[in-house]
Amino acid sequence: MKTNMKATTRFTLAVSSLLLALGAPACAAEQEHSHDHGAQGAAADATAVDEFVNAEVRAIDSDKAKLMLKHEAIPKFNMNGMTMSFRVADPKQMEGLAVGDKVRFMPDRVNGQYVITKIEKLQ
Ligand SMILES: [Cu+2]
Repeated sequence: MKTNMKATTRFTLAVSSLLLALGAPACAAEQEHSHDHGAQGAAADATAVDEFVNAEVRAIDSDKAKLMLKHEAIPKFNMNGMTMSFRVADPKQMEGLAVGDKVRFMPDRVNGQYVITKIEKLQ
């Protein structure tokens, strides 16, 4: 019995580190829920639903097609609200945006990078 328990613990650790190695969102690691074993985040990625997320524009880098957004929680990434940088898939959608604008956007992950697939200015 003792050996079995040891094996289970080792397996759990292996899975946890594997999930970390697979790149659980960097932002999720900043969350203070230390009992989140990472499996939740992976499940959230698998059942991703496209939903708009509200945000405020904090900085605009037109050359690199990047936006710094203060966004609300993103359930599909298991991510809390925070300020972070996103690449904009279609830089044309950045036109007309200004720092301080309230927006809503659809986030996605491409090659481990956070990308905005759609962004709209809110009135
Ligand atoms: Cu974030």
